[in-house]
Amino acid sequence: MVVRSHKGGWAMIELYKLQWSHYVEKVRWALDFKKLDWRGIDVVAFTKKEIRHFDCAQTFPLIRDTRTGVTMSDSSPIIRYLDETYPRHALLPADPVEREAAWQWMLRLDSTLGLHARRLGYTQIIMECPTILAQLFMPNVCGGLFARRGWRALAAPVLGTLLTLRFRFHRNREDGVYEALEAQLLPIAAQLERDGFLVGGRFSAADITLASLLRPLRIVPHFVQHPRLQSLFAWQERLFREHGREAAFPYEAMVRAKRERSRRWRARVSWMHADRGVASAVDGAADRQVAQNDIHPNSRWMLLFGLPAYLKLRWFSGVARERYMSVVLVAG
Ligand SMILES: N[C@@H](CCC(=O)N[C@@H](CS)C(=O)NCC(=O)O)C(=O)O
Repeated sequence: MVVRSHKGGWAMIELYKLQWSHYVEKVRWALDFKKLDWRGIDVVAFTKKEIRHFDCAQTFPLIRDTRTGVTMSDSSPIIRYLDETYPRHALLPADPVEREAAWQWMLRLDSTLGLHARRLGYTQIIMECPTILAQLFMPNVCGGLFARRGWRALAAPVLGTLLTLRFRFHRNREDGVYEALEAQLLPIAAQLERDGFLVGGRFSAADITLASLLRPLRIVPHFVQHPRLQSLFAWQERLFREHGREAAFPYEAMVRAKRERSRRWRARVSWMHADRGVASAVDGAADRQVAQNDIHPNSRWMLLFGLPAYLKLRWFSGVARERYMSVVLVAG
């Protein structure tokens, strides 16, 4: 099957995607870097009917290579497949030791940063402006009805409850998500200040993984304002600019607009103290073979039992409402 691509050429890769997903952005970036022809297919997050017939994990990104017939999901294996099948503009280092180092970075970031940043990004949206959820998840359902004012507010608690239980946002404190992420990012920021890239002093798929998976944290004040993480976000911005990536996803602009209107944001994580120091290594795991995920399956009882969890997150999360201070990330 041959399809017209967004660039006007002949597409080889079909990318099934959720527009705002940071894992999807990672693969979009790799496809663009490798100058492969591809076309994106937007999927309805709740039904996933567009991908049900594919025999692989039902997560996004998912690709179908129309030239080879290969279908697969999971962003890091997808990038490795693309690099092995289409070696021009390589994204994984040729040297075997560096290659393995890049691969381990990718799996580790997929299994930690990607999951934690998603948790905290959605948490921030639920705490500050849950009506955005309908615009993200249901832009075209019932002819766009739920993306309209009023209907958005009705959809918000339903979507927020489903997501809260699916990703355990109400357990962020107990699970130490803010702490784990901070402990992981501080040494990464220091390494990038020193070396510029994660592996071998050169740009690789490991850097794409880090820069993409950091995206949701751009709306989380605890991180984006963190004095010792400024160089990391500046590094990310510089890569976005150099590689022509979108500076801000639409949800970032929506959150910013809401903050500017209300002059408030949810910023201080009450249980974390600046002088307390950060627990050491979070991810002491041995080498990984596959990326982990943290999606908890939906059940029909979720809505009923989940509402208190959603309301607790929305109003009693322990992340304090404060006067909004616009954050200007200065690229280094
Ligand atoms: N390890 C996977 C993670 C992919 C993932 O969890 N994607 C999310 C979107 S950010 C998804 O497919 N969610 C669908 C669902 O929750 O059912 C990867 O690297 O691709």
